[in-house]
Amino acid sequence: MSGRRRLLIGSAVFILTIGFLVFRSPRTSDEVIDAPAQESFLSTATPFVSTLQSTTTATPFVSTLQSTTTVPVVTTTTTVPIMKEKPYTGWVDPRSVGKIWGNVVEGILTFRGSPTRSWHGEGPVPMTPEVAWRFPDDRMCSMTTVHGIAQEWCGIGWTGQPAVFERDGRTWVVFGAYDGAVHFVDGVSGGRILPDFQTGDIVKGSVTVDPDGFPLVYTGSRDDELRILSFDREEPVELWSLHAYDVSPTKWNNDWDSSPLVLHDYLFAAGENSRFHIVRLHRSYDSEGLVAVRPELVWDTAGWDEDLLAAVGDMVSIESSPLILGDVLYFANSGGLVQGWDIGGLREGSDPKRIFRYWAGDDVDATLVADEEGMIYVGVEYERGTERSHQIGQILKLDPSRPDDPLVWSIEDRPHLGSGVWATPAIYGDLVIVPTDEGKVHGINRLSGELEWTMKLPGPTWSSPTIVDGIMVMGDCSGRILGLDLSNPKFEPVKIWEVKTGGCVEASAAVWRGSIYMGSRDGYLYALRDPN
Ligand SMILES: [Ca+2]
Ligand SMILES: [Ca+2]
Ligand SMILES: [Ca+2]
Repeated sequence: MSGRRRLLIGSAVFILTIGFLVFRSPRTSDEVIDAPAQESFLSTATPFVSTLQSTTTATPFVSTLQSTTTVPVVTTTTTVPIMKEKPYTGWVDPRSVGKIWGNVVEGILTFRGSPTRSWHGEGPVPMTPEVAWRFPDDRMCSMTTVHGIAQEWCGIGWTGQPAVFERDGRTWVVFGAYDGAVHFVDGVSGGRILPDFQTGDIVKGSVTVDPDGFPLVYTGSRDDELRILSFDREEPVELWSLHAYDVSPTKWNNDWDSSPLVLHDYLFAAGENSRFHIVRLHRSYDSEGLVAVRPELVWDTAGWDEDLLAAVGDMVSIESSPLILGDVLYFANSGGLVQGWDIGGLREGSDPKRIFRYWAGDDVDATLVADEEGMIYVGVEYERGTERSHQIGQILKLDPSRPDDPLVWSIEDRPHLGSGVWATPAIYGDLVIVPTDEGKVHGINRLSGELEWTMKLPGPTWSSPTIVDGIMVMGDCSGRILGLDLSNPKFEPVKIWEVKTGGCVEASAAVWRGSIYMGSRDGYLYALRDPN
């Protein structure tokens, strides 16, 4: 930072501090609802300099300072001129990459654990695991119609990472399944904590549990509804839903496979209707102490643009899960459009502005993943056979700070039409690990883009790897759940155990404090643990 810049920042902070002390106004009811989130950000304070450096990339400097005036702690503000640290005031602190989501709820609360899709769970990872239980007694199956053909689907599919969290002295495992229900299961016993919540069609993807401690789960279904369910009463209750066609114009379809995010009382959700939705939740508790919401759709946008439709036609949807890093919301669609939207002014009422656009050439169902340097990793399918897919490859590292030329490196893997990547990339040390539809698992040096190793598994491998304590847990389509040792990252991982299920394992594992929770297409959710 230049001396002049530092001087400007110092002066601005000083002026705002004085202003804040003189004009400190009563908090609005919105701020009261926001309070738990703000407190959690306060306690994860970051060095002052790095906060400003990171926010300047996406947010105008003034709005960053403006938002500090809402921090409701006077003692903090009075010491700002001489303080070296202040809380991160943007949406997602880049320093949270690879860390648990907030500090209110202990657990894995969304697909890949955090808004940067980079937190995989907490060990220890079992080293000689056995099936502790499987849920339920009868297989989770139902009929669903795809392209006019009704078929029975069973178990848990892509992306299918259960939410696992601690609440009232219990470990809760919450997930949607192909029986069309959302399940609330005790992690220790495998019994139901609450009755199932039945939707009208299969539930794909991974649910999201409220990170601020409200007893709420956010989940889509193939029945075209995105729902908010409460889990603080005798049975789960639907408090709100959004139908895929409540917004317009839409494209392609009406399912909700994407795993939403909740930050500062806003819900960020992508739909197969090909739109992106931001909902102000207005979470609270009613007079009986039960959780309540008063959701308000504050913004939605097309996940496509005219250039994309000209390139791939209008059969586009969004199935991957949104990523938020700093003040930028990223999402990708089935036409291969990767977008970044600046949400820095959203809480002050400004609409998001698109600041990043990159065309990956084909369907991106894999969720975008960020690293600690703000790079974005993209897994791309090869279905359309576009020229672009041949030019840029199927596994991409993008640098969003270079919007005109973001491609850092890429790996080509398109043996035939209907190949490429469905699983979400996983970062471990210097590696990014990416399974492909064909059953290859690539270990790529994420700095150089060189392939360190490729492992072969019975495909299709759609299971997104979960890596905790150097052990990678993933499934293959022969029905195995595998534990693979990554301690020698230059070489192919070594299998240290496997547990067989009765169907393809395309879901993703949740690793939490000695247990692994993972679904199979055989109809069941498995809990694996070391024997006592
Ligand atoms: Ca549907
Ligand atoms: Ca879908
Ligand atoms: Ca797709």
